[in-house]
Amino acid sequence: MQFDVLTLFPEMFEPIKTSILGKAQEKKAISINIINIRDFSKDKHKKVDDMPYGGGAGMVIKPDVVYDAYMSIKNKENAKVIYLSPQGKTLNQDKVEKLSKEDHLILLCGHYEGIDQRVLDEIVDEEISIGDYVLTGGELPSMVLIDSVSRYVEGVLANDSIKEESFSNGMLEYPQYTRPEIFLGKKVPEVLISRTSWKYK
Ligand code: 21W
Repeated sequence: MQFDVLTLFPEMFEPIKTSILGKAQEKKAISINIINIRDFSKDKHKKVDDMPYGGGAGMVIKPDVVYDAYMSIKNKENAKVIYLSPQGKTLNQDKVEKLSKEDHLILLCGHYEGIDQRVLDEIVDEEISIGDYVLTGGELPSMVLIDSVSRYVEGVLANDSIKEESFSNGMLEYPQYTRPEIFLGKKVPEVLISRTSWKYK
């Protein structure tokens, strides 16, 4: 699975180089490409926003800069473009599983100021939110989407993790224990100790 992320804050994406997603990229199970929208500014001051027509506070991201950043993505014929925005439909596990069947996702990170509607109408297939609370931008939502979707991609998780999840419908959770057998005077439940095969003490 290929993810391309269009953002004004590429440095926010360090965390997804770590841990399971880092391993998944090394193994080529997924590929994550971060594109800095600012690199496509033609302005000598690298300006990406401008005053809103009709007035109002704040600035609006210019359509041409976002469009040029999008056009720089290779082999996007079969890609689905998702705009992360508070107005979008809320992400859930069902949607996550469906998205994992795509080959290529392009994630456009929203911003407080907003993006010129004309480029959104031109390139966006779907608008997704991650919940009813206000964030500062679409960067964390993009990473939430990448993380949740990647878990369903072949080769990302150990095979038994996702199997165990589908058996339990994701609902059947239970307390877990490891060594030491006694911690702060509390013993691991006897029923579990008697069923543990690695009991080399
Ligand atoms: C916050 C964007 C407020 C837009 C007209 C002019 C992406 C997000 C975001 C943000 C506004 C998600 C306005 C859950 C989120 C995101 C930043 C409102 C004000 N309107 N999921 N100015 N929560 N948030 N725009 O915040 O981009 S997915």
